[in-house]
Amino acid sequence: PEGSAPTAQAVVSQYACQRRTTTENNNKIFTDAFEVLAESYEFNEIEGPCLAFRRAASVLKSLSWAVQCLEATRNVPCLGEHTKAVMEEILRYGRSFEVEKILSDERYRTLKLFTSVFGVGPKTADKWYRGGLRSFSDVLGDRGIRLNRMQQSGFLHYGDISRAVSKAEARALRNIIDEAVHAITPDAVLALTGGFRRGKEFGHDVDFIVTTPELGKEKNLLPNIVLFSLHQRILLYCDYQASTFDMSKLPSYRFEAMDHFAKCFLIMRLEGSQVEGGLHLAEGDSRGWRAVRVDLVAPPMDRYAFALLGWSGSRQFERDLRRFARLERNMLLDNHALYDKTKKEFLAATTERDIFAHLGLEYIEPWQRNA
Ligand code: DCP
Ligand code: MG
Repeated sequence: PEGSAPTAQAVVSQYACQRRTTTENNNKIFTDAFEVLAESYEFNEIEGPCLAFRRAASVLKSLSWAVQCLEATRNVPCLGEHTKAVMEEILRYGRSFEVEKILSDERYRTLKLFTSVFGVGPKTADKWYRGGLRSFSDVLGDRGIRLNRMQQSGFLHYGDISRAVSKAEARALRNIIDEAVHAITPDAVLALTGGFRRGKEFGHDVDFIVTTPELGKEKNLLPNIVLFSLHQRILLYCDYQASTFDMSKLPSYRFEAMDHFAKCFLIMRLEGSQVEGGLHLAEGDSRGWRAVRVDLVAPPMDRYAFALLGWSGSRQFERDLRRFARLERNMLLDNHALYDKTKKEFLAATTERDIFAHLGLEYIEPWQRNA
C-alpha cells in the first residue's frame, strides 16, 4: 500500500543504518533509473556521482510513500541537483531521457552484457570492449579470448546463473549444506545470510556463514564441505580461498576491502526433487536440475557477529554502517572487528545487537536492511 507524504514530515537520516528499509519499494520508477545512472558512472570510473545516485536510490527505498512531487522531498536527504533533475523528468514525462540514452549506448549495453557473466568484472568487460568485442559469440568465437576457469564456468552455466534463485531454492540449498556441515562437524553453526536473510524473494546467489564453537576448528570446514559435495557430485565449480585473517594485523587492514576469512565461491547442482514447489526454470524448461551460485564464508567464532553483519547487506547498508562509525563515532568497522580510535581498543561482540549498541544505533532487523 502506498502511503502519502506525511504533512508534518519526520526528518530522514542520511545514513541507511538509521533508516528501516523493507523489500517494499514505493519509488521503483526513480530507483531503477538511478541504478542505471550509477552503473554508467561506475563503468566510466566516475566515483562521486555513482555513489550519489546509489545513496539517492537507497534513501527513496526507505520511504513509506511514493514521491509524487519534488516539494514533498523537502526533508529527504541525499537528493542533489542532478538527482532532482532526473526525478523531475520522470515525474513530468514518466521516463528519463538521460537514462534512455544510456540504455541505448553501445558501450553501456556491451559492458552490462559482459559483466553479467560470472567471473567477468568491469575491467575485463572494458578490455574486451576496447578489443572490439560486442557479443558472446565475439568472445567465444574462433578469434576469441582466453578465458580463466571461473569465466569458462560462467559461460557454461550462463543460462542458469543469470536466472534468479528463488526462496524455495535457497531453502533447499540450506538443507543440503546443513546436511554436509553436520556430517562433518555435528556442532557446526550454519546461517543463511545475504539477500535471503533480508527476506528477499529472489537473489542472484545464496550466501552462507559456517563456523564451529571451538576456535580454530573452522579451518577444516570449507575444505571438508567441498570434499563432501564433490563426493555427492553436486559441485559444478569451486574456488576455495583459504583464510588470510590475522587479528594482530587489525586495524591496519584497509577497512572496507573484501574480508580475509576463508571462503568458497561455488556453482552447485540443485535437483528439482529437493525443492518444494519445483525449480525456478524458464517456461518450457523441463530439466530436472539447475545450477546455482553459492558463497560460503567461514570466520572464526569470535568474529561471527561481525561477519554475519557484514555479509547480510545490503551493500548500501554496509557502506553507511562503516561511514557512520567513522564519521559519527570515530570508530572503524569491517567484517572482522570494530575498533574505537578514541579509546584505541577493539570492542567485543557476540551478536549483531552488540555491534549496534557499541555504535549507539537502534537495532535494525535484517529485513529492514534492504537499503
Ligand atoms: N558484500 C559487501 N560488499 C561486497 C560484497 C558483498 O558488503 N563487495 C556483502 C553485502 C551483501 C552480501 O555481502 O549483501 C552478499 O553479497 P551479494 O552480492 O550476494 O548480495 P545480496 O545477497 O545482498 O544480493 P543478491 O540477491 O544479488 O545475491
Ligand atoms: Mg547474495
